[in-house]
Amino acid sequence: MKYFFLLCVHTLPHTQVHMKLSHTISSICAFICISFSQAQVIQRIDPPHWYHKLGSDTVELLCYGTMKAGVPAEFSSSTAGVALIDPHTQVEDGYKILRLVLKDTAVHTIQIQCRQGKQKQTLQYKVYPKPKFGEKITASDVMYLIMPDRFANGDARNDSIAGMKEGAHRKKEDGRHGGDIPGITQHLSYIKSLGVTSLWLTPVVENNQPRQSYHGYACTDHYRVDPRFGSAAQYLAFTSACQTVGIKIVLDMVYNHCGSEHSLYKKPVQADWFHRFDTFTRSNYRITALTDPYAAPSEQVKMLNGWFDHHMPDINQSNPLVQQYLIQNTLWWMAQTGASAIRIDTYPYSDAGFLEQLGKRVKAAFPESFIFGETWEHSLVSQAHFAPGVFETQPTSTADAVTDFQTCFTLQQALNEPFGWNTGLSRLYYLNAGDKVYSNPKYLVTFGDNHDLNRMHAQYGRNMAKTKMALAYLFMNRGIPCVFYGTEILMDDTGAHGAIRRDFPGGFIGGWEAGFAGETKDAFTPEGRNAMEQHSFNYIRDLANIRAAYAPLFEEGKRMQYIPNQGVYRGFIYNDSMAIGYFINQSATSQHLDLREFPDLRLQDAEQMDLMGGTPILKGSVVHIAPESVTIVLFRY
Ligand SMILES: [Ca+2]
Ligand SMILES: [Ca+2]
Repeated sequence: MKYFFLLCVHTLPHTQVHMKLSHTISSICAFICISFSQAQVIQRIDPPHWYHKLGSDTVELLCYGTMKAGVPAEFSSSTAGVALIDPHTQVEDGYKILRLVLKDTAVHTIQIQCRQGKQKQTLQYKVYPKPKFGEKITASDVMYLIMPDRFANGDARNDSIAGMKEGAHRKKEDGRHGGDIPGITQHLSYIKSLGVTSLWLTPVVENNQPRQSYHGYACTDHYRVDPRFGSAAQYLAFTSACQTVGIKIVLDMVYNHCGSEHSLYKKPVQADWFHRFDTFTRSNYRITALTDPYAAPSEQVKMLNGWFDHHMPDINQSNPLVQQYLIQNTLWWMAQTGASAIRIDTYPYSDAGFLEQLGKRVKAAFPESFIFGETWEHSLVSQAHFAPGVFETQPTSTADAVTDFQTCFTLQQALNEPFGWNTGLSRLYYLNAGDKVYSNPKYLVTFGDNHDLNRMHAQYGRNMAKTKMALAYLFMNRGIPCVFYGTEILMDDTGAHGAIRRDFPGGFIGGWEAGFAGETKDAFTPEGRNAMEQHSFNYIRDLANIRAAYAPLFEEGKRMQYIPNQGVYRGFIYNDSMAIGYFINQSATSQHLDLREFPDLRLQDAEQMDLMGGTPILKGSVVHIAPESVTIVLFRY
């Protein structure tokens, strides 16, 4: 039952500079250019507009309106260079599926005529040139995860909005607190100053649920930015600003479920768009049931089709129309935002065939995009099952990588117990040895905490030395480290989701309700951080700067680890001209490493530099590591 509370909440985005302004403007226009009235045959179309060359010349339009079985209707287009096809797909009253074939990529405004009984309507549908793809995610990236409701309130006017079921109430742990997209935009320079290169926001799509709507994982409109986070224009201004400062966008996409207030759940297009049961049936949340050779088939079905929660109906992704709807929605958001990556929520809970199609379509449209799946699992094999590697024959392995919960869990255990043959930091040695199951472990997304786990500093007993050792390992070891907002200032909450996702201090000054007037701390500024917080901020920034300064090494370098000894983990990343050694000493005494212990690398005659201290250690033969600390050395040979 722990999962029930921990899992129910979970993100996003990236891009590029050129033509961004014009693209943003055209996208904003696209959001508003079609207006419908209740009397019209077609009252809404998903997607609201489209792009040329997204891996296919065809887009399927889900039309909402007055269509009824038994009432003949005709749909056509008079625009040259396109074909509008009625595939006569069986759908419920009020819906119509039309297929638009874009033969001429110079066509941008398409006339659609429809006639139903005495009703006639002509509308315009916009198709834009394919936008440029953002910058590619690499193995040297540093990711930052933000839950927008809890980071910064940039516009108090959107905290509560008429028509949205839940308003802001900062005293409620699971309520909305008013944070929004403008708040993040206003603090991009802070994020940039930490050395972050890619930004993942938890989902910003509309979540018009009566409760717990702040987290974004119960979507009620796949094509709308939640107005309490800001307008579509503000969202696109944000993604544009990210491009301008060189921060890549990671979109958080949720395919497994949506919110129970979603119109497509309340009034499905076809009866089988959702998994339904006679009595409420929850997923067993056991990913292992999918990978276990001894699994009971009924438990596999329950894992996949059971609901995530009462207010999160499970989507039947084996339906081809559902697949098309979700895939097009993904391409639409990627095109709009110039995202570099998508993070797929609850990845293993989804239909394997759907995930395969999704991966193929995303890569066809954006070949350089990066896809990683959330795999909250407790065994290496089950986690690796969903990543490229030895289990690649599994149809679900269309992602480039997965979230590396094994690193998170192993690191926590390793630093909270004494060193031994198979305990303490020896666990890191075994963890890395397990990378044999992956074909590209450098793309695993690693972390010490996230929006579902106790805060990292708390996991390490609020022991600064341990937290720093964990951070250094995450930043120097293989994988793309992801920092959860607030980790840099040692936010240390535990327990309920709402607590872990505490408001970033300084993000809500001046915009909060009565009862919070005493809050003045602004950790976005150096003056607002205490000495320990500043120390932690600087430490993460310095680690991030190493990844940036030696990016080719982190992207293409080889790795080697030596068997841990005397409480010290000894890892290297190297190429033909240099190596970076990261030595983590969890023992209570100073350790001195004789470089002759590493005969496989050309270290003894190399020039050395202490990368965290900045001091040259010219051609020494011994590396010193203080008790419970990390030394990171650059060797140039
Ligand atoms: Ca707000
Ligand atoms: Ca499912």
